Amino acid sequence: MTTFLQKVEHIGIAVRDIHTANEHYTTLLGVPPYKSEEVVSEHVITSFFKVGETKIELLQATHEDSAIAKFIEKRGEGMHHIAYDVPNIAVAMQYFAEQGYTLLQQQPKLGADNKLICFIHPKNCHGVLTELCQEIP
Ligand code: CMX
Repeated sequence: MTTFLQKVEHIGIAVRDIHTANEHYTTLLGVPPYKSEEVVSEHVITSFFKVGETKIELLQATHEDSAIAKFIEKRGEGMHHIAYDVPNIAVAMQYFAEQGYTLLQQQPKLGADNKLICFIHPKNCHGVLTELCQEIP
């Protein structure tokens, strides 16, 4: 077996109002967000929390065309994606494409929190949108 995924890097949660969600998650996790960032290309505002080794990303849409706006309209707030750390995203993308997975980007793109990212279609992962991400050195 070939293993490209090193660990769950974060879990993404789609929210309607990031300010309210920040308050709830700060109480829930016992820590405030360590970072808030707008990703203009994805039409989202994000907040990142870290508790132990676990990272949680909250995502609020900034535009009705955002994947997050469409997700909430169709399915309501909730878990949006699981992101896995990969050491080399280009190599991982090539491998998963060869294995028949549908990549939602043909090239790695710049994501939040200093990462290169690529998504795998949820239909290939039993209903879970899956993100590959590589830390930018
Ligand atoms: N998790 C699980 N299933 C999802 C999903 C998600 N996050 N988003 C959509 N789906 C489902 C849809 O409900 C739909 O299911 P049905 O066929 O049963 O109705 C199916 O996937 C396909 O949906 P679609 O209508 O073909 O496509 P959408 O227009 O809804 O787009 C997706 C879905 C995943 C291709 C699109 O959202 C995408 O390209 N996502 C990647 C980018 C992204 O999510 N960016 C936001 C986060 C950015 C960040 O983390 O910085």
